Amino acid sequence: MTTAAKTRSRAAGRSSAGQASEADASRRAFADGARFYLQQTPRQLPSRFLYDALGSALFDAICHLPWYRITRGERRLLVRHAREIGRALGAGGRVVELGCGNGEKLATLLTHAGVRHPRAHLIDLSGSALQHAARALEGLDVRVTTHHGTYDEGLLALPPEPAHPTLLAFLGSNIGNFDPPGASALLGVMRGALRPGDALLLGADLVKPERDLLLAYADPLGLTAAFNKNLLVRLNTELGADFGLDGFTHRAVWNRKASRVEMHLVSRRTQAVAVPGAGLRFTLAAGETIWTESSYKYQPEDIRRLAEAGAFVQRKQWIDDEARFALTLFEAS
Ligand code: AVJ
Repeated sequence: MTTAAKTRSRAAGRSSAGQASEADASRRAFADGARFYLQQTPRQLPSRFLYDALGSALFDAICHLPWYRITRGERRLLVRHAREIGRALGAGGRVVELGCGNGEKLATLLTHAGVRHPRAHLIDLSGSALQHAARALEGLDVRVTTHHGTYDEGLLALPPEPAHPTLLAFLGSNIGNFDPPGASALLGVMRGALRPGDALLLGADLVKPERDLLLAYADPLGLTAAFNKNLLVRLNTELGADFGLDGFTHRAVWNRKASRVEMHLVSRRTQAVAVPGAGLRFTLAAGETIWTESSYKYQPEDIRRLAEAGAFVQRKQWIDDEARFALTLFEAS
């Protein structure tokens, strides 16, 4: 790492042995998750498994699609309101970002916030995303610490910060992957990592017309289909499965009642499948789906309710009307 952004890594070792054991741990987590969730009714795979190195790269490409407006809408809000958000951080404060991805969201915020010498703690499940993020913040006046792990693990491992405020950033509508009980539980863990007066910046996508949602999640270029089918590639390469990619189609559905877009992999025919690395064999019926993601969409007041139930008070809410995306600033009470 260069001098401008000194990066300390809390992830397991950088040696090749460390990398090998990290890859093993990630494959084991995938095997355990696949074994459990593929046997549920309906069959499913948690969306966190979408983000291996290829999946993270595909997601980054999705963010450039004209039909996927979350990233650009949020960036407009971050640029426009960075100074005010920066005041919640104050001099010497630290930013903690859950799910930093490629780091561009935080780089945008810090570039425009005008805060001197902030520190940043980046938490992400994807090792490749953390490397990109540390690089995206190079050259900004920020000290970066990365934490490779789940949101809960990263939050629990945060060092206490008695002297300065913390701004916890959870952007990009990553919250949308959690069902309502899961989102409440996560907000509780977030609140537990903060002290009264600390801040939470939450980016969340809003309900919009169904045709816009379907264009965003079943894009005409097929990038989202590739992102989804990469799960089958992972099952094949990491767990020795034998999925034929042509045996599945990508489907996005707007579940209006639950207020979420669901992503599924639909089996085109009856087929027997084996996932040896997960000790699994089963038959998929024609038309049967594997449910791979939920992206909840909110009304502006849903966001306030969600956080205020968890000991946060809303300070500001900004909405980008073009993307129908909300950025909300809360204070821990
Ligand atoms: C990164 C979870 C916010 O739900 O919009 C993009 C992931 N899935 N296209 C989202 C995603 C399909 C994205 N999040």
